[in-house]
Amino acid sequence: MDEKSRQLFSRACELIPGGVNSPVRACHNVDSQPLFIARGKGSHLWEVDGHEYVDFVLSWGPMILGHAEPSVTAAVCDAASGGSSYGAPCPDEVSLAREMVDALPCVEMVRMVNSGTEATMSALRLARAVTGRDKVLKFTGCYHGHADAFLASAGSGLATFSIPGTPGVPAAVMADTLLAPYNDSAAVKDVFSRHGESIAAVIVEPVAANMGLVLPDEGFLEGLRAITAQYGSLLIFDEVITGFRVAFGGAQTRFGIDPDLATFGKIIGGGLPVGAFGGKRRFMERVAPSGDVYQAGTLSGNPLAMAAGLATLRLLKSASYEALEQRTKRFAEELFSILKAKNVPVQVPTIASMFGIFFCEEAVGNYADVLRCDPKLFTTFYKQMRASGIYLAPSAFETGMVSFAHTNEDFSRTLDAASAVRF
Ligand code: HOZ
Repeated sequence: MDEKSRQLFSRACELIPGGVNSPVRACHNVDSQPLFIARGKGSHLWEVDGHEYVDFVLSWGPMILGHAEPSVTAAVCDAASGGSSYGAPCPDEVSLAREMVDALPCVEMVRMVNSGTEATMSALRLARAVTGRDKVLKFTGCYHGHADAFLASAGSGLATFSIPGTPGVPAAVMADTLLAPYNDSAAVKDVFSRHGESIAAVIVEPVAANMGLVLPDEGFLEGLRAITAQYGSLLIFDEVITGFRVAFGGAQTRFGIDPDLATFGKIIGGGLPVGAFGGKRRFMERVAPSGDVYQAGTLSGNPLAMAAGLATLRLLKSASYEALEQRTKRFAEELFSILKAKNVPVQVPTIASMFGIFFCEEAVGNYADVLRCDPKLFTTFYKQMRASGIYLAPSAFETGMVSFAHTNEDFSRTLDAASAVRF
């Protein structure tokens, strides 16, 4: 790590809690300090001192086209030349809503917000309003942003820092959050048999990507659809990561499940701060001002963010997701073989353009499995890869991302770096 990043981090620590504006990037549990990034282009990032990295974080998902994609950059510059915020509707928000409604089977109407957290928080409020119920069922190790109701046994930063729940969340709020293990349909049935009449919604990451990468077992998502319909609860797909990532039409298209509501972020903002929640018209019409469920935001539908999102989706529409998936799969398989040959317990699950790296013997299906993996092996791997110019998520509870900009040379360089790792 270079001296400039070190100096910036020490200044940041005086001014910003933990020196960062979001916890995981502090690189705390991989015994490292954050790199301060000066610029990105395609699949590469440059640290403030000029060191170059192959980027598999991609801003935690948004940059599926790579950094500074020319037409996205042009759309943002063009929008900025006309002013950066009006607090009034702009044409691109209608166009982006159109793209989303056309692409996403469950989305008949959509409301733009500014982050994934806002999206999930608002979707839950809406679900509570339309059902007249208070409880929500979430899955251990799944992460839905940092709204109070979702901070029980959550993945991502809470898992990284071993925070089972956080002070500041009222006990009364937590009492309405029910938990079940991911992929455990029997546990879901059990929760519904006890609380079914008071469950407003089940919220799920259709592919869990905040406890490493955990794929849904055959029938798990279908089971959620069936039991929520049976009890009159709403099914919310949190597609903040999977939306426009596991397929252009998101996980709901890939798995053929029709949730009632879904939440988005990351890719729909093309790297600018955007979230959205959408779903069936009969529910979305309850959102103010057409309905009585309040939700608002000064910067919602921001013209720069809408322009970036729109330019991104327009490119993705004709992109070959299938080809990217095949390239990612080959890369993940080769990575697995290289690590396996070093006699470490390892799993490298993959779907679409995402991959996980778990240092454990058995396949991982839920959060308890993830916790059985070896954090020391992950740290050893992370540090040596970073020293070789490969930028991975600094936590075993996050997911590797591949973009359309990644080249065969990027993959070879990464596999060479992995071959050189010593455990
Ligand atoms: N919670 C995000 C990852 N799943 C962001 C982490 C960060 O930026 O520190």
